[in-house]
Amino acid sequence: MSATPLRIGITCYPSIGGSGILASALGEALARRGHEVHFISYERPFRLPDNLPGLHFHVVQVGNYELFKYPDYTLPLSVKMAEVSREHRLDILHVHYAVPHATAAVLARMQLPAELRPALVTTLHGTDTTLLGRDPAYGPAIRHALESSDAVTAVSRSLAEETRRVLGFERPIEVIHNFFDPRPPRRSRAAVRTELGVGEETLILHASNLRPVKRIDLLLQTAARLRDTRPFKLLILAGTDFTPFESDVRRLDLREHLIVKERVVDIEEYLQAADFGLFTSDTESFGLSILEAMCFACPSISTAVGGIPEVVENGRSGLLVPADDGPALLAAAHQLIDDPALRAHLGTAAQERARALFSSGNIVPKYEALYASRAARQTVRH
Ligand code: GMT
Repeated sequence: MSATPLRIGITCYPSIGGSGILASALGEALARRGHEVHFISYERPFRLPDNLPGLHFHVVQVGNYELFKYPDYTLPLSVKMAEVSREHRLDILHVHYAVPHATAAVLARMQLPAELRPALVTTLHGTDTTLLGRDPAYGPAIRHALESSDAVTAVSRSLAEETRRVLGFERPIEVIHNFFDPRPPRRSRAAVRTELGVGEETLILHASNLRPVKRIDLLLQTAARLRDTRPFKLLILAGTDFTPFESDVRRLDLREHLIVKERVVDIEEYLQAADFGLFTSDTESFGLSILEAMCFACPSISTAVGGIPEVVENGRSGLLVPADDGPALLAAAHQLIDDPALRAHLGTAAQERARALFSSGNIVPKYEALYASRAARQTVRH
């Protein structure tokens, strides 16, 4: 226990995605540090441990009314947030993503008497500002939710700056980077490589939810250009269905070079087995998958976009290339396949950097300090 215990509500998207992974890891770490943590969402977040003392989950039931053409989640979520806040005397509601979570939290607080209103902390993970913030149908609502929050955090300096630019949001945004504490793999690296049918060839890793911003087209093109000159396998850990890309795999004649695993929960098994990561995104607020690989001394080639240069220093803990630059990706892949010593050197530096800057021990106290200051402010107001 390292801070005064607080009662904290957390809302995130529970399915596979960096923001849900981060929120789950944060909730787990907070519970282990003696806080009482209440997750509120439509589904239990997939990486949340069962039976951890102090960690609770409250499901939001969404009705299916013929009256509505589109089902509404925001209002039932706000009612559940108010109910949990009231019953468990929450000090803090920490929402990951403004849409619709921060808006629901604002509504929840309005349903409560002043003395029961928890302080609202909103964490921005990316798409809020980079995609929805630009949409005139969402931008003003996002800005309102941020202005109604007691604290706004962003997972990188780059995202904080972009939020100011896109939404014209002028209040402070605290940058708290993401963290990852790997669980020890249950099998050896050799056993996992055997399962994957990988021998001496280089194992390249890509992990993402395959959204268009991840540029899977560029990833597969790069693999196709490597195909005839270097021995390798590309392992894709897909957070969603890979089927839409099967026709590209056939067209590029990549079947024998590709291993796809969908919705993997024990990712540590595969991270330890990989030789380097390949990330081709057009935009990325942080790049949690890159950090996850770094924790296993697996360096990555990634595009120098958004918050990625805050995670990886080019030439020291990984390689960065310009966005949408096929030749640069290919040259970097040749370099890492051909030079195992360079891979090892970058991998060791990557792991040291991850441990020094992006572990729960560094990051969770920053959230605790923020909660403590906002909860205290809320008490003074009452
Ligand atoms: O990358 C995605 O499409 C998923 C998204 C999410 O909300 O889960 O990821 C965002 O949040 C992650 C955790 O903070 C970051 O590591 C990702 O970089 C960010 N994705 C984008 O900005 C595209």
